Amino acid sequence: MTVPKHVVVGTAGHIDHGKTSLVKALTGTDTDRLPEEKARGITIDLGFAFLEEPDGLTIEIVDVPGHERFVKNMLAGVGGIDLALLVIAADEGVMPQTREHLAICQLLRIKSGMVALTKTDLAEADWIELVKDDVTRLLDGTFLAGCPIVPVSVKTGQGLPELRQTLARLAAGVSGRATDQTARLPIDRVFTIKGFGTVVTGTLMAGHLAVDDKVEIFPRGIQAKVRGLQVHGHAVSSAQAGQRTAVNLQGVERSAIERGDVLAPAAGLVTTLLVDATLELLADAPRPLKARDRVRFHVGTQEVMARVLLVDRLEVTQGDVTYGRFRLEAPVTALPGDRYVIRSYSPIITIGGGTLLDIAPPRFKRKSGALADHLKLLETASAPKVVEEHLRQAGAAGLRAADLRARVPFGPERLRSLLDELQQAQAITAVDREWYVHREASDRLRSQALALLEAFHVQYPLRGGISREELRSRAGHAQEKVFTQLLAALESGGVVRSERDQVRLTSHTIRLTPEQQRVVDGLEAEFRRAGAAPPGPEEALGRLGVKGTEKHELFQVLVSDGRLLRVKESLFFHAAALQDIRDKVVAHLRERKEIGPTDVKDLLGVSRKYAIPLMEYFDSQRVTVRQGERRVLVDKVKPGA
Ligand SMILES: Nc1nc2c(ncn2[C@@H]2O[C@H](COP(=O)(O)OP(=O)(O)OP(=O)(O)O)[C@@H](O)[C@H]2O)c(=O)[nH]1
Ligand SMILES: [Mg+2]
Repeated sequence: MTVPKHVVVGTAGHIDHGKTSLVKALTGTDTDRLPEEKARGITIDLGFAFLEEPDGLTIEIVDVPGHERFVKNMLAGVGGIDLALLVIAADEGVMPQTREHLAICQLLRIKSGMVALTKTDLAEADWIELVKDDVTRLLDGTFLAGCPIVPVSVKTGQGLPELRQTLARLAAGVSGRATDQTARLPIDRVFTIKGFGTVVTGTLMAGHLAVDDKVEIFPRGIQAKVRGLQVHGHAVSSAQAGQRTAVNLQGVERSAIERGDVLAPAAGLVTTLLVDATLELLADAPRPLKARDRVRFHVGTQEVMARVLLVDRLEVTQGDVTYGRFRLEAPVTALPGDRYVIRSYSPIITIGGGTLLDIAPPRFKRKSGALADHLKLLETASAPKVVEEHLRQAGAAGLRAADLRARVPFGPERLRSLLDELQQAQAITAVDREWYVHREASDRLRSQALALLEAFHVQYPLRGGISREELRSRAGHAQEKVFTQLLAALESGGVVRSERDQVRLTSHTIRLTPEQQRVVDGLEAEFRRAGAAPPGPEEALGRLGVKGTEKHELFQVLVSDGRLLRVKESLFFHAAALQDIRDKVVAHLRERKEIGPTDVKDLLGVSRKYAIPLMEYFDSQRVTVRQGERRVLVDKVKPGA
């Protein structure tokens, strides 16, 4: 196994137990930099130091405050660590923040670590043994069970070499982080450096960053460019997942960014106000967690207020594991798979946490049980099943690959191959290469559209078909692209026919009774004979002994199959007559270059009542174009004239 080059260690433990002193003894760096920290002798905010081991391993250390009021800062620091260094003073033993910090590291699924039993110079040997037993009991059942416990003193130097060796050994066992995922840097510090401008730091959680990359600060939507990168004090051209990284940004003010923001490639992530997650309440939480309780929600380096919504119960009792939905009071940028921690509103203590399952959860009817099933699937199913489930929930609207990318816990390349796989298995269909619909949804839309067509033909046996737009809107306002694809498939399969924006089943034919046929034939003959001076629909129908307007189904038979054409409102011409008129108008224009209302009247032997609508119709058909009171041929108009 190759030794990863960078491992991030986070301190943890009760106030005054010697975390900062230990970091200084190991690295030579005093991480308490603030004047207030110096004055009060306590750590308030995160501190950073590093150790370079001879074999090329760099151990980066995040030193956190132990004070109960600054657990919020501690949380921002330990989100990205590989190893926990739990510091417990030998003279005092296990204290409240020893437990709370351990619980936080446990909730964040930190994989391993060790205990430093500090200030051994202040305790007797047999007392130290008692404290050790106590610590062993505390760690029982946690990720630190059976971990090394190294007694040290920074006063005498006792145990420091062992501690350093132990850290290096643990670091060697840390596996590298995914570099195939979208790069993400949850920001834990923002400052300015004279002559360089804004700098942000954090642990690069995934992917890589390079100088000149275009990045975005989420959830603020601020675009910036990477001007320079530093990894533990050295300028580098690119940084890898797992490294603590300082990013010098171009094009953004220091005041525009805060701890808790996330740096990622432009448009690489999304923000959300609603997340679904697994939810465990700590066994020693002071009271059950009730639906609608207000909590402090921590993910990455962010903290926002949130309301808990429970999926299948009204309250969570201590030690329970269930599913929860969080309605966030400010936008958050995170990915499924991320661990989060919740603290109660008051008193401010850590009470639980879990794994994010969905950062853009679908709306579900509550209490239906379907949400719990959906979340169970996201939590436990294989990667292809998870992708499939998201698409199934998206219904006929489908999902774009870019939106899916922000909703699954694996990188873009993996997602691409999963989508290809699902498509080959015909579980999903591609609307285009960037847009997918679940097979069930497209099948449902298909049967819905066919049922609608059938019903329409039964209701209106004399109509040629339903308008495409009407069909789409009745089919649940199917997404335009998805619907177009469906129609194309149905048409190429010979199931439907589309003509002039009308859709019908191929099997549908208009069957007229002899009486109906007489009226239709009579109407057609009437309009054909009338030529350029057709009767009104009511009048024409009346002559055949039928009462009705152009809306009459027998009149519409001729309209929908194109034998009658509408020129204006209730003015219809026979298609052959209209073609004839058009030929005459065009011939006139070719000869005389222009035509006016009087010319039309003379040419066709009709009144203004027909001449004006006809001229407007030819304009709208882009045969002619109007110039004052006269028309010229469209193809004779010079561009720009
Ligand atoms: N005698 C003795 N004193 C120690 C030892 N380590 C730390 N101290 C003292 O304990 C006090 C607290 O040490 P810090 O390192 O600031 O403790 P901390 O855990 O960083 O405290 P917070 O960051 O505020 O939680 C300081 O006065 C240290 O000098 C040690 O090994 N022996
Ligand atoms: Mg400290």
